[in-house]
Amino acid sequence: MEPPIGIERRRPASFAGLALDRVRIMGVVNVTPDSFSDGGETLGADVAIARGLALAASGADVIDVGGESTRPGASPVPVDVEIARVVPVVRGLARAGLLVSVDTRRSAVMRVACDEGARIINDVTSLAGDPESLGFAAVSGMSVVLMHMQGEPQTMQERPVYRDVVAEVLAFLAERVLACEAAGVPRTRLAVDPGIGFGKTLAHNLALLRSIDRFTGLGCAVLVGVSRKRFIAELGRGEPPLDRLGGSLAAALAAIDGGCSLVRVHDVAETAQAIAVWSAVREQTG
Ligand code: HH2
Repeated sequence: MEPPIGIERRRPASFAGLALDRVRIMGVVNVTPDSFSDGGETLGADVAIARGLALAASGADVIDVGGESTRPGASPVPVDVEIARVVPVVRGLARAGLLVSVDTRRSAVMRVACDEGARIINDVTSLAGDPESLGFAAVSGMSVVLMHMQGEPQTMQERPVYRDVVAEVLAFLAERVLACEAAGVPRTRLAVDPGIGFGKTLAHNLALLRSIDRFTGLGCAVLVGVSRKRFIAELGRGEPPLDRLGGSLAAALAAIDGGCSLVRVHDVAETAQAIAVWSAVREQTG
């Protein structure tokens, strides 16, 4: 019989220098005009830096800076535009002493973000979207979030199909972990993410959220991003993204219950409060 889910036992000791003795919060700063929930809110560098600092003050352990939306239907932006959006924000937040991750699928963006002080690559293509990403991750020493996505953002929600979504996403991430290790990125520098909403129906998202404990078996930290995503409205009453906080918290706690170590969220203060209460009830720190 499987032991009861004990998140302390299943988590690796640390990720990107963060001790995982408690659940860690990745706060989102999108420097984009078109992100699905906060597009345009923090498009200016000063506003984006202020948002990142505020999220850190609210309890975010890492700030994830993105310059390209990967929402369903999104088109890629030119790489120079992505760099121009991301660089001043990464620089400002890293100089303020924050742990910064860069949400990108392009090695050129990873490279400049690293030069500016980012310490984590968050790649929705699991370092497979650009032939130079894997090598750069190895030599840079950065930590990496490997996320599963079926297809491309532009078309991924048209008709996602799996025979067994949990087995297939697990197999994909296991293959990417091995590819990283072979390229020189040790498992201790990796986190895995099932990619909620990335080429997945409601049923697929729920199957993955029910199976987070199986992802902990890959030997890496597990990160989950459910914040404001469409499946919440599908389970609710069709609420727009900014009205999905309740569902976002419920889904994050469900993932944490399954043993995930990091949650990627827009509403940091509310998530920190929810985790504090959940942890106290569970008699676990964090
Ligand atoms: N979700 C989004 C973007 N990046 N990265 C990881 N690792 N996991 C996720 O679930 C994830 C992610 C989508 O959210 P957001 O950044 O708010 O929207 P957009 O892609 O429209 O900018």
